[in-house]
Parts: sequence; C-alpha cells; structure tokens
Amino acid sequence: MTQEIAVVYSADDNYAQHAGVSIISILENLNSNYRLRVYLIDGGISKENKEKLVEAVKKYNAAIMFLHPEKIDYDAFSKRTHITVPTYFRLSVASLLPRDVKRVLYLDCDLIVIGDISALWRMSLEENVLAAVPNFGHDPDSLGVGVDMSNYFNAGVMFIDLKNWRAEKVGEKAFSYLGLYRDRVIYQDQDALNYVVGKKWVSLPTKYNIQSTMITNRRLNLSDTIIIHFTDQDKPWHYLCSHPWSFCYSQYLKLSPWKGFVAVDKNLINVSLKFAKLFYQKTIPWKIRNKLKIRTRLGL
Ligand SMILES: [Mn+2]
Repeated sequence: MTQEIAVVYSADDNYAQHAGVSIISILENLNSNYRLRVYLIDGGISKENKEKLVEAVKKYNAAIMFLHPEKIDYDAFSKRTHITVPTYFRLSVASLLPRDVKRVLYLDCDLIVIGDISALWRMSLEENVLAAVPNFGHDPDSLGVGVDMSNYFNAGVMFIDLKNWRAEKVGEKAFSYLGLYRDRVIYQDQDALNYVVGKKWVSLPTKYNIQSTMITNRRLNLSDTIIIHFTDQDKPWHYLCSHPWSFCYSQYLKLSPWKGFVAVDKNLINVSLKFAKLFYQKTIPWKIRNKLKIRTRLGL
C-alpha cells in the first residue's frame, strides 16, 4: 500500500522557484511505495509561480496545497542578516495544517535532497516534539537568550510530531519569546524554537542536514548525504556560488518549469571572475573526491 509523506515549506515569490526545485529533488529520489503531499505556506507567490509549482508536482503524481500564513505582525520580530519574513511561518505549522496530519517534515527552501527520505519518515519520535540535526559551526558562547547552545538544533530540517508540538504550545510560546527578545535573539525563530523545545528533540544523523559549515570538515563522511542545506548566504542560485555541491541545485533546476533561469549576478565581470577563480583555486583532493562521489550517485 502506498503511504503518504507530508512535507511543509514556506516561501514568498522570490523563493517559489527554490521551493519548487527542492520539491522536485525529493520526488526524484523518493521510494516508489510513498506518495508526497506538499503543504506550502504562501507568503505572496504569484499566480504564474503557483501554476509552475502545480505543474512540477503533477508529473510525479504528488499533491500540493497552498496555505495562508497566520495574520501576525511579523515586522515586530528581528530581521537580521539574510533572513526574511517567511522563516517565521514555520512556527504556525500546527495551526495551519489540517488536524488529521499527525506528522510533518518541515524543510527550508535552500536545501536539495539527493537521497530517499522515506527512512526518516518511518522513524519513531515517541514523546519528543521533533527530530533535527544539531546546528554546526555556531559560537557556543553566543547566547540566544536562555538558549542552551551546546544542545542546539538547526531548524532547516525538522521532522515534527504535531500532537506533541500542539501539547507543548510550541508555536505560541515561540512567538511570545520573539516578541519579548526581539533585539537579543541571534538566529531568529531558530533560537525561539530551541528555547521552547528544550530537550524534547531527537538528534538525527548528520546526513539529513549537511550544513555549509560542515563541508570543510574532512572528518565527516559526506558520501551518504541525503539533504544538502545551503545554510550561509552563498546560495546555489547565485552565479558566483562557491559551494562545491551547487551543481545539485542546477541538476534539479533543469528538470523544473524554471529551467531557463539565468542567475541575476551572471554578467561579464562575474563570468571572468569565475573563470579566473578556476585557475587560481587550490584544489583540495578530498573535497573533489566527495564531489565526484555525489556526481556519480546522481548519474552525472
Ligand atoms: Mn536554510
């Protein structure tokens, strides 16, 4: 019997394409005994991009549903660095999703899936609120208010038990935390989630959320990667992206309705820059080996 996997993303119109490419990457690698149902919290996606999203999932016999974000004054919360408003929508996941959805996998738009996620879906969460991968590369002394930075997860991939989430009132508590500490949080809603969830989360294997800060860590075995998360500002849709696995994004972009996409920073100067970089970059053999392993897995 086919089982259904529920995933949730949130995006505005700028991120609609990236959400679409990410969704296609799940579907291309999903065990055929599973069917995907996508919930997309819509922070202002154009009609054209919505049609493309519908078209993208139809090909795989998957379903997509658009949800309206909660009406909250998001401007009252901190907007540091490159984080945008739709990041806060994930806090509303339990209020927005239909009550009969028991568990959901929340995913950021800036990640690409290169393996089957069904094993993750089968995992038991017991009394915990969620499962996630520890955050990697933050300063352990850089306190978000009241947050234990030694027990801190990355909120870009969260496998959520909605019943436990509701029982713990995670959304409500996180919003009031953000209102209270707007000038002091470091990683926005990720701090809030860590504060509220506390110890009630299960640590997942790193392969479910390979963060950009991990790529330079040669001790990690990166060849069994399932999810690549482009965590810093260097995103794979930028022409000058220097992440060694940015080609994974291009690979699934090619299979998407956005396949004609040209990066906004692709101009004569940057083309020459990239070319020059190719010549002067020091080649690090283990980095290249990892890249080759992944290329082989994707059949490139
Ligand atoms: Mn992210």
